[in-house]
Amino acid sequence: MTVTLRHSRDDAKHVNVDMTTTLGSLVVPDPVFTASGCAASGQELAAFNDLTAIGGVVTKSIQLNPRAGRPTPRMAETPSGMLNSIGLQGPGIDVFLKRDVTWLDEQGVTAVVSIAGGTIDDYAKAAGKLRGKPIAMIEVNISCPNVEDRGQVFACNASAAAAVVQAVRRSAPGGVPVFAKLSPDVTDIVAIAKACVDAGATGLTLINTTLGMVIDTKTMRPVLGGVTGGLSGPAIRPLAVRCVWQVHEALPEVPIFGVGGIRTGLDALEFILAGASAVQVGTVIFNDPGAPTRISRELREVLAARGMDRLEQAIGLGHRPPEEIIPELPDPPGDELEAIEIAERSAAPVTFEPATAVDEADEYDEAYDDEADAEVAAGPGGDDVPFDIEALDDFPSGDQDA
Ligand code: RRO
Repeated sequence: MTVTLRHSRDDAKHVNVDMTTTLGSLVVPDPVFTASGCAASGQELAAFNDLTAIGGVVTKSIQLNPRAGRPTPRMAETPSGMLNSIGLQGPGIDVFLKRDVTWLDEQGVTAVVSIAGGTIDDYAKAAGKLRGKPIAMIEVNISCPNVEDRGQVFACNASAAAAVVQAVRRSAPGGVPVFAKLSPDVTDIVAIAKACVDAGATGLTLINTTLGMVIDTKTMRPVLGGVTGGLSGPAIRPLAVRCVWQVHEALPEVPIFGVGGIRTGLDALEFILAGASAVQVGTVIFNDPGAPTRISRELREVLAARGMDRLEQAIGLGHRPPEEIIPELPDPPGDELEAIEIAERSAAPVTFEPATAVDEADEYDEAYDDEADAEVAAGPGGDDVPFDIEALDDFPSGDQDA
């Protein structure tokens, strides 16, 4: 495989990458969405982002009836992340539709409505209320970690997860994609994913927060009023990438929203390479409210730097087999050496190690990382590795069948 850096760092900023992505019947011009629970319905973020220029807004999970949520404190800092224990606080779906969905529609924002419920019937009724409303997608949150009864975490049981998805699909507006949001707190996420897809889910959102807790060593009591809470932020990113990877490997045709600790365009790229068709950004918004716009721009740049002109070329690309290259050999001085060279060339191929093979790539990495460092206090999310996109013609594209 030929390894070339097709664009300079400056070119990468200006190259036109088609960022269009397909999530069932929903086609959007950008793959970066806000994650549920981290941006309400987008009103506050509108001062920092053009919400019509990113993929869209996933609203805070809403239930049929108003709900007060869990006792305070509801948030706690953790290493590379945070814990929340909000407990599905919300005004109920009628107020939400009148106030929030109307606002999103007026602004022209792509609205993904996250619904939750305590019973299957609650979910079905909430989904039914969305008929005729200007929404682009329903995200079924079956994985909230902060319900009183752990038995109500439908995503921890394949048949319970399937029952909710089936009920929502039946009462939801026809033609609107239904994505199920899964919990990482299971032994086999692929089994849950398959059950949801068999029950009618168009796609999957991977992942919700994972259950954690913090104890205050001064008071010697749990920090959160609700005792346990959902852990989010960069601390869970490898867990989320692993879930996306496993589900894409098992269900390559099913569109996936990747979510969990994304702070930079490189982080987002990791999810896309694992098999996500789009990403959601959440916790980063609390210290950088303009993060959705920044991450969208950075993702475009890092795709351009890899010689890609369409986002879809990168979806699931991490699953291709390792590249093999024939090493460049000097011209042989005579017939005998030529024979040796031919023998060497047909010997076992050498696995390519990009970081050591292309000096130009190292320069690019350093320059890009410096810039990402300046923009994100905690620094960039990974290494930048250029390669020849044309060499991947034989690899199945990330195009999704709607
Ligand atoms: O409201 C919450 O406490 C909450 C929800 Br609905 C969720 O899905 N995930 C989370 O971490 N917190």
